[in-house]
Amino acid sequence: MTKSALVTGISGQDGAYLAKLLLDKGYAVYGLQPRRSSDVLWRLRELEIQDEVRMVDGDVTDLGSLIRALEESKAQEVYNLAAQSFVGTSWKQPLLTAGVSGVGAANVLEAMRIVCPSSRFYQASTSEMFGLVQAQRQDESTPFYPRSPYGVAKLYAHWMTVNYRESFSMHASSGILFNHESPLRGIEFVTRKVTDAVARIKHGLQRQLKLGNIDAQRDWGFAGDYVQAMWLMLQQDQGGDYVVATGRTTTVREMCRTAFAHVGLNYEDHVIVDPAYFRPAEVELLLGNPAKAQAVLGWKASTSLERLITMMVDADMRRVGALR
Ligand code: F7E
Repeated sequence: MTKSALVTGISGQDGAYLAKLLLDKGYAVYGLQPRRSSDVLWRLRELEIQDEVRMVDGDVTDLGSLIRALEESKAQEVYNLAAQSFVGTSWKQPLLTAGVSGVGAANVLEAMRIVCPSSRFYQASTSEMFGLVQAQRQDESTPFYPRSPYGVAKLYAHWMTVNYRESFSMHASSGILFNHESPLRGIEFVTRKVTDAVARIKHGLQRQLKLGNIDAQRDWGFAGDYVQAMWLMLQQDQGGDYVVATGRTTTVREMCRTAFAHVGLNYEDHVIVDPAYFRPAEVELLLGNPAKAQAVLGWKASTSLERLITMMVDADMRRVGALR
């Protein structure tokens, strides 16, 4: 029998890769589609799956629409990827972020409790919950200390996932994913901002790139690898919490060096530090310990940062080249 999955946040980077993975495994894939005016389905087109995903109108902030989406899709697996996911914006729109990235998860859990309590739930949790890190390498037992309204909202969603698992015996899992990037990453995030700028500079369309705190360190992996971990969590006998990371951390500065060097440029000739991009409170260092994911799920990151950045620069070189 064909399995059915509902994905919220289907138009985002992870939604697109996850939908592709599920379709390849033979699932009927439903995507929750909020009403937006701009083109949000370009990622599904890039992966050539736009005609295979079944769109259902709805929004994680609207409980009734979630109930209808679950009834229509008859989903056995529900992946909650919907979020206001840009950390910087979360200080400008803290309540919207709380509603979508925090309460949104509770709405999905509530709708599932009403419609399909034995279906399996995945919550897109985040290393931003560790924030001001309380351990050198962060794992499932590291205390949380979020540093942004986004991190705070995601922490609420994480604990609601744990709570529904413990209160109602729901198969609910929280994937604590560290930064994960790809050619489908939004332009506001630092890796894609850099790889897009590298392509524009190389093509002579731009000379400088303004960045914020380039000493920040992140544990960056490839989104295509990380969606496999999401799926694996829902194939276990029980729900659980898993850190998904590479186990290696790199500064924004080093990431820039790699990206510019790939097309024969020196980042120091182009990057300018602009305090306008500093955040009110910064997460200086993230470094995950994915030992549990490896031991229990058999999952391991398989794409190096160098390979990832190279892939992203090549994709942006093609995109910018096609515009000229
Ligand atoms: O920033 C620094 C910035 O915006 C990374 C989201 O997917 O991963 C992501 O959150 C670092 C920060 O990602 C610029 O200050 C310097 O230290 O790419 P980002 P993020 O904030 O780490 C987590 C796991 C999530 O869950 C989030 O949803 O880079 N940085 N200069 C800059 N960042 C940006 N965006 N732009 C700059 O110009």
